[in-house]
Amino acid sequence: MPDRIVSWLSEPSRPRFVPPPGAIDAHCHVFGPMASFPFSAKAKYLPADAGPEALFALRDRLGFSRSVIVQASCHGTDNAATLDAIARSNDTARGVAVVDPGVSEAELDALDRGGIRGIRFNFLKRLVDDAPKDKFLDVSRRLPAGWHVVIYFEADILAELRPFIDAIPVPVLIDHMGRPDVTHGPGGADMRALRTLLDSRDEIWFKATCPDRLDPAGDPWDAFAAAVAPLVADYPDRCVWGTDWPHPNMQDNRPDDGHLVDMIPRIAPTGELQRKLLVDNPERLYWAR
Ligand code: 0GY
Repeated sequence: MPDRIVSWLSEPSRPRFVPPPGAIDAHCHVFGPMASFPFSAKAKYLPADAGPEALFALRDRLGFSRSVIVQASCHGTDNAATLDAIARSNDTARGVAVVDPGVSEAELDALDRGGIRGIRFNFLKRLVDDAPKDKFLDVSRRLPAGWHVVIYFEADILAELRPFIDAIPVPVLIDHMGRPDVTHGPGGADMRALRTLLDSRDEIWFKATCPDRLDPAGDPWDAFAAAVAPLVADYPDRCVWGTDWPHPNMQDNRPDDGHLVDMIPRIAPTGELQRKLLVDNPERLYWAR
């Protein structure tokens, strides 16, 4: 069996930035624990256990109150670990599931009762074997009321994905802004393509997340801050923020979660922007009921 990956720092620094009351980490995951929730046979990486206790302890340390747990690819379409973490959260967590496109109405309703508020379509070839757009579209038409679609892709396939994204009949939230090249600044080609998508309809949202994945120069991720701050300023009602803990697959470049939190005032410099990014916007997607 390959070594299990530890992709997070055990002692991240304490951030200087203090999030507003009720702040939501709108992109994080749980891994296992494997003894209770085995990983998928199709998983492309084998992580160490990172269960709800560790997730909620980190959340306290960082000054956040609530979490949105996004089903990670290593658990395939079995959402049991995500649902278990939500159930243990004392109503401080919601989730995003990954489902087999043939999922029944009854299964979707059960996910809704378990705190799920959206489904995720993952287009990263290194993470999933296939991403059938026609079946994804079909299931996106059958979602419980108030759900949205989270979509994960890399910037080089955005043009190809546009007709698919345009046809999704519910709000679409883009993981890590569709992984743009941030090194060309706010006017770079990838950022322009993202803006064109955001301008196409009001129901397109983005996660201002993952400087560690997007900025090759590393911490303190200055290119990320320069490229993303204007986006948050221009679309203040359609952005959310998250840690991405436990940072799937990150090994040599595991980010310091305290430093990630200290990115927030650099991309959202005013109290009003911070409240929208961390409280008002994710509440609309995840705590409307
Ligand atoms: C992320 C990013 C990654 C992994 C996953 O589901 C996953 O395994 O999302 C990645 O490797 O880029 O958002 O966690």
